[in-house]
Amino acid sequence: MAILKVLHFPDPRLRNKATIVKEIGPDIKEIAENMLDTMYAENGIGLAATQVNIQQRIVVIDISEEKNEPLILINPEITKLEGSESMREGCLSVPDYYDIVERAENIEFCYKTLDNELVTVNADGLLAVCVQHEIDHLDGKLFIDYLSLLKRQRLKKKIDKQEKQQQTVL
Ligand code: GNR
Ligand code: NI
Repeated sequence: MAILKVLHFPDPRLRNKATIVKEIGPDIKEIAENMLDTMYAENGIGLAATQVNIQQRIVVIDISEEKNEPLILINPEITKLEGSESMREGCLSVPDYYDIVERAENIEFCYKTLDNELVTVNADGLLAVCVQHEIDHLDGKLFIDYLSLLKRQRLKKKIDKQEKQQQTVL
């Protein structure tokens, strides 16, 4: 069990594009376990490998109330997008910031399990939002990229200020 360090915006490594997992071996299983540990430790409902500086297409999700329904997605892909829905999102890589994002309401996605089985799932609601949010991470995209320029500028100002304050404390 290991808790990994989650990168925070504006770390440029969050912009890396993750590569396809070629072979699901013990190393991938260990990464997925550590990602689950990290997601639970940080009280997230999802985590993409990019957020812990691993450039491979691995996502973990658990949207259950009891935090006992872990999903591990290897090479996840969205195969259908339908409708639209707005939800308030947050991100472990953008602490203390929440905002409404519009995404597809119904999706179909497929992925490989750790046992190398190909699974196809239909989703709506929180799972659909979370899968879209996590696959965006694997492509170097953050939910704040969807916000207006004004909102992004305000957020950047806030983060620059925090960073300056941090430097005077250290
Ligand atoms: O914990 C998380 N909550 C969340 C809420 C609404 C929409 C998306 C998310 S994902 C986020 C964890 C995270 O940053 N995953 O990349
Ligand atoms: Ni996120």
